[in-house]
Amino acid sequence: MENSIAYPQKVDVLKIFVTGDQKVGKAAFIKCVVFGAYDPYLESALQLDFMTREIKVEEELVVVQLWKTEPPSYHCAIVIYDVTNRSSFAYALKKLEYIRQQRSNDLPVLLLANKIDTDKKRQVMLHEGELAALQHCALFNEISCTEATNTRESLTLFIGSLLSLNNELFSEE
Ligand SMILES: Nc1nc2c(ncn2[C@@H]2O[C@H](COP(=O)(O)OP(=O)(O)OP(=O)(O)O)[C@@H](O)[C@H]2O)c(=O)[nH]1
Ligand SMILES: [Mg+2]
Repeated sequence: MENSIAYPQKVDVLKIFVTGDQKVGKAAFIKCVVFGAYDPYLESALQLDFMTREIKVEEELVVVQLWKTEPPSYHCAIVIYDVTNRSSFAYALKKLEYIRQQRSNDLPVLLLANKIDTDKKRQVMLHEGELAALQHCALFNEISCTEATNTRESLTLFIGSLLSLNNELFSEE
């Protein structure tokens, strides 16, 4: 695929495409894992296509680049939906299908259900997300960016699973 880097291969920077419907919290997630907490003021101040951060995973320092616009090439993808918005879940399912058509099952994908802090307004249940992830060979977690619940942990687990898939993926420089 011209839109992707063959996987697995050694990389200096792990490029992650963060995608999903409008307003699901893509920017919130990126800021949360890059800065540790979500600050709505940062969103308007910073309109960058990607943010970079070093993350320690299983004693290895991994340089991660999180892209909110589709980069020319990427190593893995994070698909986010909003549990309070069912149409964002339908969008995520379409996106998962698209990714699997484009890349078969070789592209590591993490499906994230965001905004679990607003549980009263929930429209998409936990088991629906779990099933969708299972059907599309993706990892899954539920998160809240405003409360920083499971955000960094999900990313660390995801990268950890890539490391265990192939230790040669990341260069040691
Ligand atoms: N309650 C709640 N609100 C959230 C959470 N994450 C993001 N939001 C809110 O959802 C709205 C959209 O968040 P963004 O991070 O801008 O979402 P986005 O996917 O980047 O949006 P677009 O780029 O405009 O499509 C904002 O008002 C956020 O404050 C969360 O975990 N819980
Ligand atoms: Mg955004």
